Amino acid sequence: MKNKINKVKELALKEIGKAKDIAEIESLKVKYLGRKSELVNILRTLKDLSQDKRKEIGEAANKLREEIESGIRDQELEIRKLEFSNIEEKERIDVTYPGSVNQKGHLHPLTQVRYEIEEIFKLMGFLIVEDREVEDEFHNFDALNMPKDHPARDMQDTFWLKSGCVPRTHTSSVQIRFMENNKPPFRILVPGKVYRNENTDATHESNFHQVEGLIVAKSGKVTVAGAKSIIAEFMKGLFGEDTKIRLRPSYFPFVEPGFEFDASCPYCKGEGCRICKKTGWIELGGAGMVNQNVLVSVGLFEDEYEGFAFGFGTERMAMIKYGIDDIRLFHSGDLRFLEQF
Ligand code: FA5
Repeated sequence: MKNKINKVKELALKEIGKAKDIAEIESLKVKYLGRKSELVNILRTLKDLSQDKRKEIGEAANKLREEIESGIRDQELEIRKLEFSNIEEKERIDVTYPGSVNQKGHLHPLTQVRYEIEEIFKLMGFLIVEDREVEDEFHNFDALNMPKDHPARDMQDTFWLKSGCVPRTHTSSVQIRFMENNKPPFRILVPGKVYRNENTDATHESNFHQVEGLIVAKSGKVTVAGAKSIIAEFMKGLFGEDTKIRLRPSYFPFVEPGFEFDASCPYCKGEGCRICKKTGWIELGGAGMVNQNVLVSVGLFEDEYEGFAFGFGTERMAMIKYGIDDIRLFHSGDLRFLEQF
């Protein structure tokens, strides 16, 4: 019997010492201490032994139980320690590791320029106004003195919708929207998107932005000279003192007389290059005294009021301001371009 106890002890401690995880330990507990274990078998036979033998074997069996139990405890502890050190290694936090910085975005250069333009005009008493991008023919054309079949409609290549509406070809439509609901005097500045059915090149996009200005007051209170000085002030604010401005007579059906505003080309300094098409100037927009037909179309009496209107391309202004040589970069989504602003 003693031999048997020694054998069990040897085998049990060997197996317990090799156990690699808690599940293995649990099954060894059952194998060596459970109801069907050799140890329990031995204890069951004690009653058939003589008193002396019973004492001797009983003590040896109890010692065996203690040794198995403590072997299991020790091995379990080892296994747990190993598990923790694995977790520690895997989940170790290196507090000296440099933090990861989230990449911050910023406003698109066109939005930055738009806000800058708005700020300059706000300082000169202009109200910032926005309106719809899809217009009916009346607001985009008719009310601006461009009735159907008028050749001036061809000046702006138009995307026509099946409904007869148009993605607005200019922000001048908002002149009409605003005057329908507001009595003069006022000064407004209208930033927004416009759409033209045009091929793109270095200075033309089919979807671009304009800012429209409109000043209306009682007759005699609005003059070309006054409006020109407002625009000159604006250009100085946006481009700096050394930018040259020029005003050329031009035709737009909604103004009389009409002009075009140019700024000196920042690339060739007026020498003539690819960007300015060898003219030394970049066209920024149109302007003029509001045609009386426009004021009448919104219900004002002829000659009671006068107005000055202007409309400039935002991309063109941003190009001059930042020295950008291709308008298509704005919509390219190219981060190498955008991150420069
Ligand atoms: C107009 O759109 C007139 N509504 C401007 C105006 C307003 C005149 C009030 C008089 C009174 P025009 O088609 O020239 O005019 O466009 C004005 C400006 O928008 C141009 O000078 C240019 O800077 C910009 N622009 C025009 N077409 C494009 C285009 N395809 N891509 C980028 N910018 C453009």
